[in-house]
Amino acid sequence: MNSLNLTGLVAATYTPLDSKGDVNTPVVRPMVDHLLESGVGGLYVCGSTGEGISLTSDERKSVAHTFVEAAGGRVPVIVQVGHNSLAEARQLAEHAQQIGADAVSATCPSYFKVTEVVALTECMAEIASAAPDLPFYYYHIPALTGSTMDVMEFLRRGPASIPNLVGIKYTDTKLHEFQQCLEFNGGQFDVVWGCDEMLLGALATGARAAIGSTYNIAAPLYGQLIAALARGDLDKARICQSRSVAMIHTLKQFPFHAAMKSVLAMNGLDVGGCRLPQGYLTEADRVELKNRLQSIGFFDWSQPAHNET
Ligand code: MN9
Repeated sequence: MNSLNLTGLVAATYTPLDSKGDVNTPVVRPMVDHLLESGVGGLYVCGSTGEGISLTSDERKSVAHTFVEAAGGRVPVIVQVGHNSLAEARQLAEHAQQIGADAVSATCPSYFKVTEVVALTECMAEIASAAPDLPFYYYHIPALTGSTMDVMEFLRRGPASIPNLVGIKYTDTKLHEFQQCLEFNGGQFDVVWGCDEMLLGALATGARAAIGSTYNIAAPLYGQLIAALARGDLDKARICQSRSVAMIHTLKQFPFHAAMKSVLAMNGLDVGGCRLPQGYLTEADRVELKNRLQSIGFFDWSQPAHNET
């Protein structure tokens, strides 16, 4: 099974909600167009950013379908199907294959913690076998699932029972482990970086692609970072990363994903707020967020035309 060979920036997409908190599918197409114009080369749907875990399965299917249609084959769409019920996860994976998604990805169950690589492999095999024609990416995010397993051991064992295992969305901060995964068996797996505030370090370590939430609002900044590194301008690359760190630090002073959705609204895309248990921003918070982002120059350096260092 071929991987997607992802390169560059993949947006972990937001799920647009309306004022009642229902999924607002008509906003997906303009969101996708905006992302592609800003330099994003792939879409990761219903992950942590897209609140997959807070949606019903019917909603997840509808969101996945809408993104696949909106992308229209222009960029690959990866559908995240992880669920505490493996039966539900299987249905979502099967659905992703039916609607023409490009790949399936899944977190492991997290209420009952997965503590053994054998159990992780079995869980992923169950899910991946429901979409046997699609490449499968394990979504490793120990901070949220609570499963801090030996990922290398998973890569060693996985292929025997998961023939379509092609890679990992690696959302942890262990660059050394990430490097090992990338280099495993001569680079067999498509290992994709998931921690936006450390993109520069990951690229230095060998990352070819990154999936993240902040590529929704600042893809041009990260595009400059990648270009600067490619031409050997490490100073400029560091400036870009440092801006990203400041931006994320600012956003994290508010409920993080709701704050990022507010930034999308500031840029003309009304994607609503987040579902409980995530928090929301009051009108005063939104004003404060905008002021703080303005004070670090975000509205200048996150734009495509911006080119000074
Ligand atoms: O997986 C995202 N992780 C979560 C990707 O949302 C938990 C990242 O893109 C982070 O949001 C980002 C900011 O911390 O690195």
